[in-house]
Amino acid sequence: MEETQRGTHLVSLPLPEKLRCMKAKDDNVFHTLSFQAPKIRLLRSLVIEERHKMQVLDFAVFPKPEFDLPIFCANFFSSGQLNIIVLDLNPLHDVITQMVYKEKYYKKLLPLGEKYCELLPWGGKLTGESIRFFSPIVIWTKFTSSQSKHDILYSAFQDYYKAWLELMDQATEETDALQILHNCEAQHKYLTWRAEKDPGYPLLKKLFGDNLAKEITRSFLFDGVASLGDKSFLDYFPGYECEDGTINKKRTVVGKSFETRPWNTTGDFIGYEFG
Ligand code: BLA
Repeated sequence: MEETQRGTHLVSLPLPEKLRCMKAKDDNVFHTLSFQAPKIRLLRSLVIEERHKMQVLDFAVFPKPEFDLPIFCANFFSSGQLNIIVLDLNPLHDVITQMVYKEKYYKKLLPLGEKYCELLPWGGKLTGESIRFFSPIVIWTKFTSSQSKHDILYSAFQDYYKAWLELMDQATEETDALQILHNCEAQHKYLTWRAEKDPGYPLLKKLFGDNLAKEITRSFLFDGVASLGDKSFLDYFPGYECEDGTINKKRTVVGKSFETRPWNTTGDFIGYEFG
C-alpha cells in the first residue's frame, strides 16, 4: 500500500461493517481493504490470517474503464505445506489474438516473466477456460513451503506490482466513448467469470456459508459485476448452459489443459498444440 501511495492518491472505499473484519466458522480472521484512486476503480485486498496452517492473500487492482490497463492479480493460497499461486497482470483484452494490445503492455515485461518462470515453474494442468484471462508473463505455480520459495514469491510480487504501478503511471485516459465501452465490457466479462467460477469460492462458502460468501464475492472481491454491464454469465460463456437453462456447476466444460507453459519466451501463445 505504501508503494501505491507513493504514486497515486488512494481514497478508502466504505465497506459494510460485516465485510470489514470477519471471523469465520473455524476462527480464521479475514481482513479486507478497499480503495479507489484517479486511475483505479477498485483496489481491494483480502487476507486470511494464518490459522490451522491455512493462509490466503487475494489482492487485485481494477482500472477505471477509461484505461485499458491490465488487471493486477495476486492469488496466493497456502494450506501450510502446499502453496497454490497465481500472480499476473491479467490482460484486459485478448492477448492470444490481439497483437497490438499484447505488444502495448507485455513486450517490455517479457524479461520479467522470464526471470521468474524457472524459479516458479508452471503449476501443471488448470481449468482450460482460465488461460484466456492470463498473460504471457503469468506465474501459475504450486510448491511445498520453504523459506527460499516464499522469498522468491515475495520478490516476484514486488516486481510485478511495481511493473503494474509503472504502467498505471504512464497510462493516458481514453476519451473515445466506444473504446471506453469496450474496456468496460472486457472488465465486466472478467468479473463475471471470477464471480462465478473462482476456485476460492468453495472455501469461502465453507467458512462463511452460502449467503455471506456470495456477498463477499459480488460486493467486495468482484465488485462491479452487478454494475459495469448487463450481460449474464451465459451471455459471455454460453458453453456452460445446461439443457434446463441453468449454469453448469462444473468449473470447466472444456476440461483441464495446459500441462506445460503455453507461452514461449517471446510471448507467443503455443497452447493450441497441446491445449
Ligand atoms: C486453485 N486457483 C486455483 C487454480 C487456479 C486458481 C488456476 C487451480 C485450479 C483450476 O485450474 O481452476 C486461480 N483461476 C485462478 C485465478 C484466475 C483463474 C486467479 O481463472 C483468474 C482469472 N484461491 C484464492 C482464494 C482462495 C483460494 C481467495 O484466491 C480461498 C479462499 C483457494 N485456489 C484455492 C484452492 C485451490 C485453488 C483451495 C485448489 C482447489 C482447486 O483446485 O479447486
